[in-house]
Amino acid sequence: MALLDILHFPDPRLRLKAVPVVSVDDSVRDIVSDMFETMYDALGIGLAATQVNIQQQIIVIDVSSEKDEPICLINPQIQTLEGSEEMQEGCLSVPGYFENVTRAERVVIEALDETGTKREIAADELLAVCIQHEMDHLEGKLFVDYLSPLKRQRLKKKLEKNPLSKSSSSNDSHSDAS
Ligand code: GNR
Ligand code: NI
Repeated sequence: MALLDILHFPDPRLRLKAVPVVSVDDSVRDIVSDMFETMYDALGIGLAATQVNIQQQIIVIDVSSEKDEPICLINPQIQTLEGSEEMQEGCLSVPGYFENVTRAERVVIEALDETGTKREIAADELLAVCIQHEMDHLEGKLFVDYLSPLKRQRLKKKLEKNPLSKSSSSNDSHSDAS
């Protein structure tokens, strides 16, 4: 078990596309285990391998309040997207920044679990948002890519003043909500 370093925006490695896992073996399970440890330590509800500089299609999620419902998604594929809903999002790779993003309200995906078994998962609410947010990471996409030009400009200005690599995650969290 080990804590992994989380990459911060605008690190270009966050733009790399993950490749499918070829076989769900012990080396993949070691990555999954380190990713869960890293996600729980960082108080996140999800983590994609891209964020820890591993370019494989691996996601860990736990949206439960008791932090006792771990979900591992390997090689996830969208089956259906339905509806539309706006929710405030944050990201461990853009600490201290929160903005509304509109995504599908319900999602059905197919993915392998950590034993290599194919599973279908139907999700709504926070889990649906989290699955879409994490699958974006595997494609090199970040929630800030959905911002309006004005909000993007504000984020850029804020980062010029206070780059994430030099600031703590609790720094200045909601100060530019205007
Ligand atoms: O911890 C996280 N919280 C969160 C809140 C709203 C929408 C998405 C997320 S995912 C984020 C962890 C993370 O960055 N995963 O990639
Ligand atoms: Ni994220």
